[in-house]
Parts: sequence; C-alpha cells; structure tokens
Amino acid sequence: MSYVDEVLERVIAQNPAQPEFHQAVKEVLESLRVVIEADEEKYRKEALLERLTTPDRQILFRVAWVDDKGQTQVNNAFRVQFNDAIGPYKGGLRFHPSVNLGIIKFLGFEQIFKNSLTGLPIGGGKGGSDFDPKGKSDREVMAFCQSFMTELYKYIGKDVDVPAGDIGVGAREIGFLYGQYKRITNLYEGVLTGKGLSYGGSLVRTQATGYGLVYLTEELLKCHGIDLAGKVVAVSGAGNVATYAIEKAEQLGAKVVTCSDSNGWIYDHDGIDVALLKDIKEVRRARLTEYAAAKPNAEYHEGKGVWSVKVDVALPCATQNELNLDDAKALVANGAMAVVEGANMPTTLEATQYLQENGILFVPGKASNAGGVATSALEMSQNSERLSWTAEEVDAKLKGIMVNIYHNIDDASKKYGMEGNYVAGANIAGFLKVVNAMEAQGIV
Ligand code: NDP
Ligand code: 2IT
Repeated sequence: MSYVDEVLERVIAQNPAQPEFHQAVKEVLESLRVVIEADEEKYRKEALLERLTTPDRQILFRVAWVDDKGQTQVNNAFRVQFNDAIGPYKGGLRFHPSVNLGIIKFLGFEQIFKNSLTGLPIGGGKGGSDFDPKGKSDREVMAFCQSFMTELYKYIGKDVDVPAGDIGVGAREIGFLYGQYKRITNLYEGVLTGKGLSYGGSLVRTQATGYGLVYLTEELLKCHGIDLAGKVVAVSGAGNVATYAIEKAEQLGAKVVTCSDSNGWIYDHDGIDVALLKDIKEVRRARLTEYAAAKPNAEYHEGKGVWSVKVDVALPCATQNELNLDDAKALVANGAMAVVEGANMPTTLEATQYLQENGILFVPGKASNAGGVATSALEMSQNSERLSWTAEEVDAKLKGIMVNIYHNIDDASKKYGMEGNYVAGANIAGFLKVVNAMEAQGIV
C-alpha cells in the first residue's frame, strides 16, 4: 500500500467519529501524493505524515458558568495546538453548539497550511466550545468567556499560542477574553488578535478575511482575463466574513445579490445593502427577516437556497459543507465561472471535484480566506513593536499577501503538472514550507 494510503487508514482508525477531520486530511493527502511518492521511503522512515496529522497537543476542558437565572451551565471546550514548525500556534476560537473535538481538529489541520501560505511566521492551532452565544445576555457571554479563559490562559501566550475569533467569537468575546487573561497573568501582551482598536487591535483586522477573499478573487479573475466589476455574486452567511466580502465586492463594482443565516436567506436584486446588514447583524444581533422587513423589494426565503441563484461568482462564507454536490450542479447549470471559499471547507469533496471537472475556477479556503489570519499576524507585529500602522498600510499589506498567495498556489499547480488545480496548488505550497521547517528541526 502506498504511504499516503497507509496514513489515511491510520487517521481514520485512530480518530473515530471525526468525519470533518477525515475529510480535511483526505483532501490534503490526496493532493500531496505527487510530492510524497517522489521520495516515499524517506518520508515513511521519518513518519512525516503521521507527525503532520497528529496534533502536538490537544487540550480538553470543562467550562462552568452561571446564567442570568442563577443556574450553573457546563460546556465542553478545546484548544488543539497542531503544528508549530514555522511559528507559535495561531488560529481562531469557535463558539457554536456544533463544536466538538473533530471539528476543532479539522480547523486546526487546515490552519497549518493556510498559515504557511501567508508567508508569515505562524503555526497552526484552533479552539472553541459548544457554548452558543446566540440569545445570551452580555453578562452571560462575559461569565462564559471569563471562565473559559481561566483555564485556557495556562496554555497560551504571545510567543506560544495566539487565539483569535471565528464563528460566534467577535469583538465582544475577544474583549472579555483579553480582560480576563490580563487580570490573571498581569501581562499586557498580544496574546489574542482581533482586539479592539483602543487596546492593541489592528486597523482592518475586522474587514480582513472578507476583503482578502475578494482581493484574491479579483486577481484570479484578472489572470483569466475576466473583470470582477459588473459580475453578479452570491455570498452565503451574514457574519464577519460574509459582511466584509460583500462590502469589498460592491466597492469593486460587483453586484452581490444574496446572503444567509442559519434560518434563511435573502435575494436582493438591487444588491445587498451592507449598511442595513451591519445594523441587523453587528448592532441588533437580529435575524435576516429584518432585512426583508426593511427592504420590501428583497425576498426572504426560509432554509437553504443561495446556490440556486444564477450568478457569475459564488463566495461561500458561512460554515463547513454548506455547498454540496446538488449546489455545485446548480451553479454549473446556471453558468457560474468561479467558486472562491471564504469559510473553512464549505464545499464537500464531491462538490469540489464536480466544480473542477466542469471548468469552474475553484480556490480552497486555506488560500482564499487567509487574509484574516495574515492580518492577525500583522496585529502581532504591531503589538511587538508597540506601534499601530495606518489602515492604508495594513490594507496594502493584506492585498499584497492575497495576490502573492494566488500566484504561489498557481505556480505550484503548474510546477506539479496540475495547472489550474488550486486545491493541489494550495496544499502543496503550504506543505513544502512546513515540511522543510519540520525536517530542519529534527524528530520532535
Ligand atoms: P460569524 O459567526 O461571524 O458568522 C457565521 C455566519 O454563518 C452567520 O451568519 C451564521 O448564521 C451562518 N451560518 C449558517 N449556518 C451555520 C452553521 N451551521 N454553523 C455556523 N454558522 C452558520 O463567523 P465568521 O464570519 O467569522 O466565520 C464564517 C466562516 O469563515 C467559518 O467557516 C470560519 O471558520 C471562517 N473563517 C473566519 C475567519 C475570521 O477571521 N472570522 C477567518 C477565516 C475563515 P447564524 O448567525 O444564524 O448562526
Ligand atoms: O480560520 C481562520 O483563519 C480564523 N478564524 C482566523 C484566525 C486568526 O488567528 O486570525
């Protein structure tokens, strides 16, 4: 059996009931076959793929907190420190009822390659909890965050492991987490990113993932002779990534006609009104039904449906496996030209394959959503030098990083004989830097 197949079997056997983790590992290892098989005995001897697919450390802990009725609540929490070959562990925290160890491991594994692609010195990690911030009061969110950090602080630090936001963790949560870290450790240090601007945050970090996604999309299209301006775009999600992807796409002259949350979706023929969306989601923390209530020309539909709309470009920005084979078929039938992932692994393996086989330009999240973590690394740099850069400086660096990522994955796809396969290009380019660093540092 080939070494890649041996390790795939081992990962599935040793990590039962973690389908998302299996999916992420399968996608990466399948892409790496060409690299591994060129020097299979060396890699097998040094157990390189076993080391790459086994986290350095997995921390599981209980979080007890008291709700507004005086009832004690208990949640499960996780921090997976996956790989620190190229820098301190770096990756977000997700608070959502669906969170379990397998989800955090898939996200941590993806983060290794994404962080490598940014070109910045950050390793891969991820964390979170099955706590659901939705419908909780600010005091309840604070109580949870304080209890969560009272355990997590032992394992993190500005040069050790630097968490940030993800689903359900935004500016409010990062603020409460930072306050508790500082209170316990007495250290005012850049241990978290996505901080508020008044206490060490970076300009443009809030916008970075969505803006970066659109910068990469613009470059991808440009290199295929297509102008993003004038194109019709479908976005899913209505959170941090979706909102700023919509904002930047509209600034660059595209028309975004959809967004969604976990209850339903909006079709707005006139183009999504970002100011209204921000008011509903960032200020009022309300549902998308409010959008249709405020804009009677827009349609609100219950359930799923964003990918059924006829568009040129699709940007999935909600969550994993939200774009399946049927959705891929609908996009192809409607003449879409590109699918660029804003979320982490939003496209199923079958859907990805179908899109690629049908000539759709497809870029995986580990390349196209890397602008968020890249700007987090820029926040770490600013914290270290105790300076703040201007919005123009950060935005220009972000754009340069995204354009560079596109060319890096494009070059890798060509070099390994798979031109235009950006999944392979991203996995190979991300892997090569990490492996080089792992091998240089010996068997650890
Ligand atoms: P948010 O919590 O801000 O927004 C998530 C959005 O997706 C919400 O509108 C949410 O709706 C919707 N959604 C629909 N179905 C689901 C579901 N089953 N589970 C969770 N959310 C769902 O998160 P972000 O915008 O930060 O993250 C979106 C995606 O982008 C995730 O995959 C994340 O890992 C990825 N990402 C985020 C980065 C960042 O910097 N924030 C960086 C790189 C990737 P509702 O409110 O109804 O739950
Ligand atoms: O998935 C991701 O890259 C993030 N949630 C952002 C991580 C970070 O450290 O900014």
